[in-house]
Amino acid sequence: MMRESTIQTIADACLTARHVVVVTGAGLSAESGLSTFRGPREALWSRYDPMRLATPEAFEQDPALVTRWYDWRRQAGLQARPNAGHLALVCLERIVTASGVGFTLLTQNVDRLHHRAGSVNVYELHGSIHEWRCTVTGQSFEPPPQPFQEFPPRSPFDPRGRLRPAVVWFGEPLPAEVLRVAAEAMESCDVFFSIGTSSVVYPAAGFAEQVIARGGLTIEVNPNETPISGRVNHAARESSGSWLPRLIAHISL
Ligand code: BV8
Repeated sequence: MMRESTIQTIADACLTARHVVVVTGAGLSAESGLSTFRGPREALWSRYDPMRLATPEAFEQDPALVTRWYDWRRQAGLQARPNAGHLALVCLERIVTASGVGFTLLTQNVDRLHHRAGSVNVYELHGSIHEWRCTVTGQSFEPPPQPFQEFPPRSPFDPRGRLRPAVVWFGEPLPAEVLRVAAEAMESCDVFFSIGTSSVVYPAAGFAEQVIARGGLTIEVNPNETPISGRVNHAARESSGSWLPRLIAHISL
């Protein structure tokens, strides 16, 4: 359990920073009941590896299976609620921006729970599961909440088209605008949080090193070890839903 005095030091640094950047991963949404990418898998999908399903090749090969998996996750996301970790990040954004500090939240998650919690300056590095795109025209929209009736779903934009989730699969480029915002934020970032991510997927996994190279303050919140645990200034071996509210309790304007 991280000492209170250490959390106080981190809280003070957030209020005197130039720019606080937070990167989040599936672990943050785990406490909302959403499965992580590399953790234990629900029986329904336990025989499939997300790393293999989240690829254009898998969609090419079996569009019905891939879109069924994504719609199952979309439904789970719609049922889920933001948890204490999401809400603490909303508080952190409000407190630091009120102190004139820059704040950017870069999420690898596609569940939109940060938006639903109330985060404002949030960017989806890997897109959103709640937006689907026509394979012919490239047009995208937010489908109605009911489960799709056919897989792959028919496109409303072109009779020849099908729908795919507007997420970034392995081997696909991240959205240029999101990459630009992330690069800009990382340039002035002097306090960096890596929360609920296994830090193995790039380019997100490389952000911490950029701050470490500049002598910025880096904090990881993850009950388990990751490749950056030994590199960051502080590794909180705790869940995000418990550690982030502790941070907020230490930040006073
Ligand atoms: C690209 C789709 C270039 C959406 C996903 C170097 C530079 C650039 C690219 C690469 C590179 N090296 C390799 C690459 C290629 C590749 C890559 O990184 N491969 C890895 C495996 C080595 N990267 C790419 O392909 C990227 N594209 O760079 O394109 C390009 C340029 C031009 C033209 C063409 C191409 C695209 C990467 C995005 C891939 N898409 N998903 C979806 O289905 O969700 S990634 C997938 O993994 C998810 O998005 C997920 O978010 C992401 C990372 O996983 P995590 O979020 O970390 O989740 P995970 O389950 O792994 O870990 C959860 C953690 O939480 C655990 O550590 C656990 O301990 C912790 N935890 C659990 N409970 C809690 C908790 N923590 C806190 N509290 C708790 N309660």
